[in-house]
Amino acid sequence: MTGTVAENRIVRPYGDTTGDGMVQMSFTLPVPHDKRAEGAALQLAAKMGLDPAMLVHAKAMGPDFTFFVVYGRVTHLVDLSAVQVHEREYPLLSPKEANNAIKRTLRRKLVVLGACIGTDAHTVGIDAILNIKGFAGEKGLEYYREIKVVNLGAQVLVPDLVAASRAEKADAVLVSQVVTQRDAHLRNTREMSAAFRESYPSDKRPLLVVGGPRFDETATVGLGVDRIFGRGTTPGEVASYLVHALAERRAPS
Ligand code: B12
Repeated sequence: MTGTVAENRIVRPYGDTTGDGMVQMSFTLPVPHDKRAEGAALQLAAKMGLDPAMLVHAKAMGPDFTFFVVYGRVTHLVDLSAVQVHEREYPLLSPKEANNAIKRTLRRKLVVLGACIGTDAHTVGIDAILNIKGFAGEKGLEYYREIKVVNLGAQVLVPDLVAASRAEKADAVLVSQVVTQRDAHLRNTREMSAAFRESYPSDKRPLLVVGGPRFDETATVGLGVDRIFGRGTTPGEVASYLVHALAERRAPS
């Protein structure tokens, strides 16, 4: 669900004094560090609307690149009433409530299959959601009595993921994508969702959930998945979503 923040307020960035419009920005240019590079950084800042712009840090990144931090004033305003936010569309449940709801709706354990796909080897995020030790003070899905977790780990090929989903009779497939270079996370997710659509009838397909720090949570339709989770997701949010989505699927239409 995407909503608009109701607050009708105009704000400016804050640096030294309220509403002074000061912002800090960092970037890298493909030029060796010298006076010319510093001038180039200030030119970019000016073109981006920082006036005045101050160069507060410049550091060579090897022989051919320079990293910059620029501090300056923008004249832009932020209209809080026009901010779009992705609202959580389900209630947050405790592990006990989630277990009871699964028992009631499925009358068996809910099977969750997890993996990092493509060449991605960043398993910390999916492990934070699945492993019993969990994340941010919450236990992971392995802790839930009514959830069976199968974690395939890193660099899983899509055909292997589909085969494992069939073998385990997965109710939900949870995929992590952390590397976003050349939009690898988007390409891999589309490939994954297409493979599941091809190999399952639409009413038998498991829920497809993807997560990672740089996803846009509103992009589900374009990526062909049921739900996207971003930065800072906790296991309880995922468990609550799964309970909600499976109940919705089983409800008579
Ligand atoms: C640890 C780490 C590694 C470790 C990974 C170890 C492991 N077993 O995971 C190692 C050293 C192996 C590694 C390697 C590489 N890394 Co690295 N790595 C990191 C680092 C420092 C932390 C990532 C992390 O663990 N975050 C903590 C977890 C808890 O957060 P999270 O992943 O965001 O997960 C949360 C949410 O996003 C969400 N979530 C995530 N997945 C899912 C899935 C589902 C289903 C759900 C519901 C939720 C969910 O829930 C989690 C909890 O809230 C980041 C930089 C950073 N500070 O983020 C770089 C970073 C991710 N790595 C990067 C890169 C480039 C690489 C390498 C290519 C480097 C190289 N040149 O070799 C390789 C690639 C290896 C590969 N084949 O994938 C870049 C990625 C750039 C990009 N945007 O594409 C980053 C951002 C560093 C950087 N600034 O350049 N890396």
